[in-house]
Parts: sequence; structure tokens; C-alpha cells
Amino acid sequence: MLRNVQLFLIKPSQYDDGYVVQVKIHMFDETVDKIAVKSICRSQRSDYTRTIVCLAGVQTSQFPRAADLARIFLRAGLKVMIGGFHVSGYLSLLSEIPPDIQQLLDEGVTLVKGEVEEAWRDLLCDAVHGRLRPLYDFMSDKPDLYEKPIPVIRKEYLRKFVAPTSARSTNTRGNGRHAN
Ligand code: B12
Repeated sequence: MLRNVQLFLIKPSQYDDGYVVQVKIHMFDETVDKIAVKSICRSQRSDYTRTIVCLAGVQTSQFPRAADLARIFLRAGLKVMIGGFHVSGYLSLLSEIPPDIQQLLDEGVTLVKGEVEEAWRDLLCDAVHGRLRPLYDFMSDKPDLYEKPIPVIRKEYLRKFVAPTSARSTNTRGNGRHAN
């Protein structure tokens, strides 16, 4: 008699040169996590691996730290992209590229201005295939978010914050107020 049904839903990957292609995603929020800098640097061990580092949601106060991290990862031969308010806001508001941003462009970091919900796939393809451009500008091409799913946030991550519904950490200084 049947007692148990085991149902496995498996979305297969694809072969490249006979090997199964796998994508592993690792997320860090430095206000509450220690970034595994050394192991990230070592993660591109062979020609068969591509490590892409994305410094995400970088605000102006965080940009110097993002730049330091970007340089460490660049020196390890990794692809590095930076996006967020500092790059998007400053490149929109100023008529010339500010020196701190220009310096990183000169060193080989890819900077991304604007929102990427609809461009993310193409950006990752460019990174994987080694054809990243220095600067991407999606400012005039805003994604339509109405039909997009709400992001799922891992519970273990939210537990690291004082209020589990807000990404404001115990380490963050300031009164948290800003004019939007
Ligand atoms: C929600 C929010 C918060 C939340 C959460 C912040 C967080 N760290 O997630 C809270 C309330 C905690 C907060 C706190 C603060 N905030 Co705030 N916040 C916002 C707000 C309203 C929305 C930000 C957001 O999540 N947008 C949605 C995400 C998806 O958009 P996004 O970050 O721009 O990312 C998109 C693109 O930039 C791009 N992108 C981003 N990263 C990357 C990386 C790569 C590789 C690529 C390809 C693309 C990419 O793709 C994303 C999707 O399209 C903005 C105002 C605004 N309208 O943007 C202010 C804003 C970002 N905050 C601001 C400030 C000043 C702060 C504080 C410093 C205030 C304080 N004194 O404490 C703190 C800093 C906290 C911290 N540690 O980050 C300023 C930043 C100004 C600046 N020059 O950097 C803003 C712009 C408000 C303002 N007008 O003054 N904030």
C-alpha cells in the first residue's frame, strides 16, 4: 500500500564543455556581518570559475569603504561592480564625474547608475563573459516595479537588527532621519 510520496522539483542547469554550470550567491551586510574578504579573493581558483563582486546600495558615507573593498578584490583579479545612491545620485546631479568616482573607473571598477531590476541579467552576463563596460547608465530606463515580486528577506538576516522589520543595525550611528 502506498504510504509516502516524495516529490522533488528540480530545475536543471545546463552543460558547458560537459560540466554542469552552477551559480552560488553569497550576501554580506557589513554593518552586521564580517565580510570573508580572503576567501572571496581566493574563490576564483581556476579558469572555470568566475567571481563577481557587487558592492550594493552604496551611500555616500559608505563609498570610501566600498572603494577600499573594490581595490582589494580588483587586486585579486575579480570583477567588481558598484551601484547605489552615491554613484547614481552624484553622476546625475553633477555635470562632471567627481574625482573619487573617476579614480575607481580608471582602476577598472564598473560603476552602475540607476535601477537594475530589468537590466540585472544582462549585466551579469557581461560580467561572466568578461565584457563589462566601465559605466552603465540606466537612469532614463527606469524599471516598472508594479508587476515585480516583493523581495524575500532571510529571517536569519533580519534577526541581526534591533527591529526585525528594518535594516537599521545596532552599529549604525546617527538619528536615522532623512528627507526623501
Ligand atoms: C529605505 C532607506 C533607508 C533605510 C534602509 C537603508 C539600507 N541600508 O537599506 C534606513 C531607514 C535604515 C535608512 C538609513 C539611512 N539612510 Co536611507 N534611505 C532609504 C531610501 C528611502 C530608500 C533606499 C532603498 O532601499 N531603495 C531601494 C533600493 C532597491 O534602491 P537602491 O539602493 O538605489 O538600489 C538600486 C540601484 O541603486 C541599483 N544598485 C544598487 N546597488 C547596486 C550594486 C550593483 C553592483 C548594481 C549593478 C546595481 C546596484 O540597483 C538597485 C535596484 O534597482 C533612500 C531614498 C531613496 N529614495 O532612494 C534613503 C537614502 C538612501 N538614505 C540616506 C541616508 C543619508 C541614510 C542614513 C545615513 C541616515 C542616517 N543619518 O542614519 C542611514 C544609513 C543606514 C545604512 N547603514 O545604510 C540618503 C543617502 C544620501 C547619500 N548621499 O548617500 C538617501 C538617498 C535619502 C536622502 N535623500 O537623503 N535609509
